[in-house]
Amino acid sequence: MKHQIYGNELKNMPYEDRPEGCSSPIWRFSQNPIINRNPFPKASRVFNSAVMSYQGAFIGVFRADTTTGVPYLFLGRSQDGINFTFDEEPIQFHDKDGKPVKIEYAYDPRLVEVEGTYYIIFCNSCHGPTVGLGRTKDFKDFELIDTPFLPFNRNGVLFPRKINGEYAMFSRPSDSGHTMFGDIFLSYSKDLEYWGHHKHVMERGYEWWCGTKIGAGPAPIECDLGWLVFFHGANLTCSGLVYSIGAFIVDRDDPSKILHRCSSFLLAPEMPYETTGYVPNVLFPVSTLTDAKTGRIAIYAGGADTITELLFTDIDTVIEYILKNER
Ligand code: BMA
Repeated sequence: MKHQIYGNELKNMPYEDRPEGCSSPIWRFSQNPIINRNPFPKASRVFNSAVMSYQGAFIGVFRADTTTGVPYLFLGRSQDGINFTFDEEPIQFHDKDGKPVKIEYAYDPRLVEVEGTYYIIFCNSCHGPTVGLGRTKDFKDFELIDTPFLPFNRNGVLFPRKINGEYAMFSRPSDSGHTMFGDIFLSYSKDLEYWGHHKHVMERGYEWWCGTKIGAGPAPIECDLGWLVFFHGANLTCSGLVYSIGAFIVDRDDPSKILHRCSSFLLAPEMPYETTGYVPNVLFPVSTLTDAKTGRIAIYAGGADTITELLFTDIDTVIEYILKNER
């Protein structure tokens, strides 16, 4: 390995080598999709969901569009990171006084461990879509912290460790609904309650494929060159938005500073389960599993707002691709 992921070994993560004849820097699991339509009674579609390693197995916070059409967050568990069983009821959050919180809708969760606490960062309603922030220590008791940012904002992604002593989070401020604009910003907090020192990180539209909006995806991966960030870039076409996966690397101590960014997408929607479904042409990366020993990376992504799929790559392949196609 030329490049190094800074993190733990994860021997049991799902992985497949790049298939012969495949030239893209990210490749698909041969058994995709891993979660198909109607996976449990309340859910018609499970996608854009986050998985992490937990107690020797895997746990996930899943976006399930329920049979009323409204999305909520459900817990799922797996021994192999591929086959999941789901809770029948959505995650119930309480506020800091222990009172149950009524969730109007919740979607696109990220799941990040910082110093032994697990944070769920998702799109929550607060008189308009904005970033919601929940935490748990045991995946049994879930607290909803006060809303970090004013509406409208989405794609909140917490860093897996404090930076210069403060929590750091990417987000994408925008207008309401299915916004037609949006850049990635960075904010800091000492206590997860008050957020500030906002900085612009990256603009949409530096290439056509991400011409309309961009949003950080999985939690940044710390590596020898800095923080590796996968993101989604959306481009407006005559038949709607097309969502592809991009990547950039930011400075380890100042993640508002882009060190390298890839001009090309790393993977675009091409398979029938990405081009056809509830919303066609959507490939939406949300979480990763990594193995520092081998440099392997598994990416959980949503396809066509309908299914959940697994993608694979490794640190050398991604970094070499970014550097070769740098802009
Ligand atoms: C975005 C979000 C995502 C979704 C995408 C495509 O605005 O709502 O959850 O995957 O649109 O519909």
